[in-house]
Amino acid sequence: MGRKGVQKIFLGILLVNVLVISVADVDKKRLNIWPMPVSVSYGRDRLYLSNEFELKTDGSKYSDASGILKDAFFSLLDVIKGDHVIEVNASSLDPSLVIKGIQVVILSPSDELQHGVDETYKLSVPVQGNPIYAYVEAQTVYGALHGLQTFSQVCRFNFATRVIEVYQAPWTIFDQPRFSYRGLLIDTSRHFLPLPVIKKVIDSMTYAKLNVLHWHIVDTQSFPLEIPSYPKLWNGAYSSSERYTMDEAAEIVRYAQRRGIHVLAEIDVPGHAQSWGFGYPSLWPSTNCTQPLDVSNNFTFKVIDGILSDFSKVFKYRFVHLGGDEVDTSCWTSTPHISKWLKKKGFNASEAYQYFVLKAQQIALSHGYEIINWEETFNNFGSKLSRKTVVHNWLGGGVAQRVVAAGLRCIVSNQDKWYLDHLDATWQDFYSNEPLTNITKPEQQALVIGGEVCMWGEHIDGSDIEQTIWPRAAAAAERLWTPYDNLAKNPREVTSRLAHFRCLLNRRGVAAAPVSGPGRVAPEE
Ligand code: CP6
Repeated sequence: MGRKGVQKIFLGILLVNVLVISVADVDKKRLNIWPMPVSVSYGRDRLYLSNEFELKTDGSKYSDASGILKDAFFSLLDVIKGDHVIEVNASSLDPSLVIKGIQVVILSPSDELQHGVDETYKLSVPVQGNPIYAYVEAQTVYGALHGLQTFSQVCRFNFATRVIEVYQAPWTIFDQPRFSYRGLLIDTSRHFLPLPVIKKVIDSMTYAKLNVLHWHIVDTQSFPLEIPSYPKLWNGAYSSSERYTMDEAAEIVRYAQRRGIHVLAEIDVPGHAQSWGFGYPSLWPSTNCTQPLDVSNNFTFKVIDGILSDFSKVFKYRFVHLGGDEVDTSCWTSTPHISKWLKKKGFNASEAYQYFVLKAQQIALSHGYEIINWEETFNNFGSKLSRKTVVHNWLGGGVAQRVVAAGLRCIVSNQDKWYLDHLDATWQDFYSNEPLTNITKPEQQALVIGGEVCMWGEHIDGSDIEQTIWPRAAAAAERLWTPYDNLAKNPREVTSRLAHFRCLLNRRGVAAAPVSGPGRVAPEE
């Protein structure tokens, strides 16, 4: 071979390289999956969903007697199709490119939804087969649900052919969550949220693979839930219609559970509980000093016991949230019968606060619950808390570090980054909040079970909750799902991918707000 020939080959290699790099760049921009899976490979082919796209479960050890998988499959079809008018007679399509259905193989027969349930899945969409089937394999039905969600994100409506296509096939995806607790708080005390609103929030959580609905049911402003043991408690509702029956609460739990979502019920005690006294005024220190709940009155703890007894029949999650934040004890010291009781017990106000929280913890334990408490309980008497406590961070100051060093578990919700009611917090703030900041020992990292974004209800209600939650909650959802090393480092990539996910939410009927432009997303790097 002459010198010219060598040069030609060399040039050819250069050109091919340039081409490969630029194609890869274009493709990367189209990798529109949110949250980003553990590993993804994809190709450049287009396939089409059959008009009779079907669910196949051959090889599954899971019988789906409850219909969880079947319902999820039909919801999947609904969200993929949107309201597009599909070409019913797509005879011009090459039959070798048609996907006949999705085969879902689930290895565990149980559909018990417990904390830490295996959420792993594998998804593949091959380009060959006779006929072609997409394939999801998972340990549990809840992993399979995530697989179906991811599948929905590699589908889109093709306006030329008017059918649903899978783009960039073949796909091979392996996925599992980084954290087992990926929460969203809703607050039905400050503003009542109608049942369909709550259900729609649950639906939207499944799209982002969030898995805990923290239901801050009751607070100072209203007591909207029926408590059969103490039927006057919901006298503290805003009105007779702004209430949930216990059967309706059970329906929310069932609805969430069928979508792989735990419901964490909260009663926030002893502060944030003024509304309890509308039905039972003796829970108040006095009629002109109405919170915290009367620590000196045994009836207070009987009511807590009744509530948690009723809860244990409906809220089947391992944890109950007992609040414990922002307790102002001045009513205790200024009310004569309580200050007398304090003296008799030899308690100062802060010891009485500890007494209250620990007593409530014992009641929760007696009903089989583990406990979540807001961080003030840890900050004031951390070493006294039950070892079954998970400390819920919300103040700044990196309490997570101290909690896990003390050997307790922790959930991260720091208000500067993960409070959705802080309207000036940007999606970049949400994205950049790293739960393991300054926690380096693996055994301590394992104690951070996850994090939660909080949609406090003082300034929102059913009319604007969706656009206040989304798209910022999605940024936190990726932080909680995606392996640390896969998190987006390129602001342009993540902005466009989040904007794409936000449009997907809009197409599915979720009022997610627009995504603002590129910005810093990983300040810790
Ligand atoms: N209600 C309850 C709240 C808050 C907390 N607990 C809260 C406090 C500060 C901010 C936002 C919300 N509204 N019960 C604190 C955990 Cl900035």
